[in-house]
Amino acid sequence: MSAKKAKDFKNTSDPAALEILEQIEDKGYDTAFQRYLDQQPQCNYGSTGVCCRICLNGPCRITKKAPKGVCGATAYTIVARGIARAVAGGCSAHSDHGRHVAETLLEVAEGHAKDYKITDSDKLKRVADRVGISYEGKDDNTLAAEVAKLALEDFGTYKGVPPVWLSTTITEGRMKKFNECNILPANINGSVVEILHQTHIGVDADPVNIIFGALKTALCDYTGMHIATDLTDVLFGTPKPVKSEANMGVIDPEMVNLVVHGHNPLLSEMVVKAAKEMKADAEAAGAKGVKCMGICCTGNEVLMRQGVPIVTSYASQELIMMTGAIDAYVVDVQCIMPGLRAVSECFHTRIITTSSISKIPGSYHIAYNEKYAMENAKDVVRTAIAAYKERKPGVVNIPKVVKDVIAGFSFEAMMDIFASVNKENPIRVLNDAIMEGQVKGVALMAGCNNLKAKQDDGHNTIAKELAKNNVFVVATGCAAQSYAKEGLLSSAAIDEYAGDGLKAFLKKLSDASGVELPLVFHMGSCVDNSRCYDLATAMANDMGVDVPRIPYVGSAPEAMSEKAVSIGSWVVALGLPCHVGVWPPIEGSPLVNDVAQLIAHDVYGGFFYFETDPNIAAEKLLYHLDYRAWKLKVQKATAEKLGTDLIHLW
Ligand code: NFS
Repeated sequence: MSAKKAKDFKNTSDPAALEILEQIEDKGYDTAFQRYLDQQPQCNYGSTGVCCRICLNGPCRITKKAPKGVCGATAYTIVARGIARAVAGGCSAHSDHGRHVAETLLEVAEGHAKDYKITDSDKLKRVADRVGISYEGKDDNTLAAEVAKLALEDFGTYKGVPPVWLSTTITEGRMKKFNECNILPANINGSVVEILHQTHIGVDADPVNIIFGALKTALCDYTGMHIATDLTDVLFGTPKPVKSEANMGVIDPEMVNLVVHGHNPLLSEMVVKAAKEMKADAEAAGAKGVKCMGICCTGNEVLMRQGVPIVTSYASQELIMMTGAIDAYVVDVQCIMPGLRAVSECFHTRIITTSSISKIPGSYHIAYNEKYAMENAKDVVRTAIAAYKERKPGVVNIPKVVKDVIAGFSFEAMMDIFASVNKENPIRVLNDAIMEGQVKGVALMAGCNNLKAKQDDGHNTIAKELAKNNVFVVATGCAAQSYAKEGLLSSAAIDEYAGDGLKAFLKKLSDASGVELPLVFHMGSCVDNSRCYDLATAMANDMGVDVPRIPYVGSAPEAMSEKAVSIGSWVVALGLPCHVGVWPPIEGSPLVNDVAQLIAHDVYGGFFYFETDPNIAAEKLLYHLDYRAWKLKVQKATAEKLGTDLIHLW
């Protein structure tokens, strides 16, 4: 098995997390780092994907002695079904989030959610235009209702055409490819139902057919994410460059410290607003105010739009409580460790759940309802202030680690910056830099923390190596939080880590735009991987080729969640090489492994690449960028010489 094993429970390269882990060494607190060790050795059948629990004949484990499950399913069927079901889980998480945002936009448009408003009317018009809704003569609310209803149709209505948020955001070449491979979905809900049916006992035994079904579902994951990104921008504004800070040093001992954690910004946006409004209440309790800070993707959302600092990332979410200065966590959905509750028993910290589908026994629960969002948010802040009064100043110990951050790079913000160099065709600025060899290509660094890996080490090692080799690096999710904590989202990092070409490119952009730029561009939460793919689509369209030809790679050095599996799957189907730094449960079937790492390339142009060593992974990613750039240059030169079109085959 290739997964890296932790040597001890201090398996992190984040200096603040390490400081806390060293302090608590003998205190017996429950942490994910320790629980990972307690789980060793992890089951080899599960790790390689050959444990089948789909029906009650099982569990069945594939061994030399028993190479088939009770039903006769072999390793390749079992492994493919397991991966497909993970994609369904990821697609459901992202899409349910997107649906919630779309429903809220509809409530706002119809006047039922008075605490929200349409903040970005221009984005609303741009989205309407793209999905084929005319905005002429319509007020924002009328238009928003039409856009929200169309988005909701992408979830469940059988229209006989693929989801609009898919077909209007990808290249014609990709649509043609998906049509040929018969993986164009009808709608999001239907695809999840279909793949769960397809992988039910006694339905599909063909691993390739199951994987194609999984890719169809992964395209729905992309669709749901794009809906979430677009409509959240309409409600709360499209991010622009913003300055902030990251790591545990942002915790302020003189303030009420309130952590927003989870993924959906509908409540956290309100909590940030309520925290500002309730300064006097905090002062009455003896604090200087209420300080909000984020973990995981709800943290990314409020960083991107409000400049709220990042306090830590997924793996170390429990550790910040051990500073003794966190008064409350308000959580919504996804990536929230139930372990938070056990740690909170040792402190004054309140864990406040807010979603009807995401509760933790023993925690506080404030039922969020978009109709009363501000009142819910104020209840959250009141709970944090009440907890602050119980804080024991004697136990407060905050690592003094803090880094400067520049975030807020939506696709639109990126295009505004490029437009300062080329107003007529902004994306050409990046494409020219690639074709001239100043920049090697683009890398999307994404995904989670995984306790199997040393926290943040893979993220940081790969990004630094890529930047040194003149790769334009964009980031989302916990990868972006790793860079925030490491100081890579700052302009100072350019001098330290960028190669000469990248340095010159970034200088040209910041001189022309007047915007201070970082080494790594934070494009948002994990649903905002849609923004990163919009960048790929724009590059491909401008270059006159399909996405599999552009020098653009993806990497998730610490992929952990089912969401990461579904994102990786659409990244591959949409034509990009995708490195994953943790082995997924696939090794039990050499056939499925080969489909992911080799055959996918022949069909879709994108493919998976599993490698746990970040240095080897960086080398390979650079190779793929070089290869694609070289091929593109040769073909462009040949086409120019012969006066022909570029070859479009894949
Ligand atoms: Ni993405 Fe964001 Fe982090 Fe992984 Fe979880 S927070 S949605 S799943 S762990 S990056």
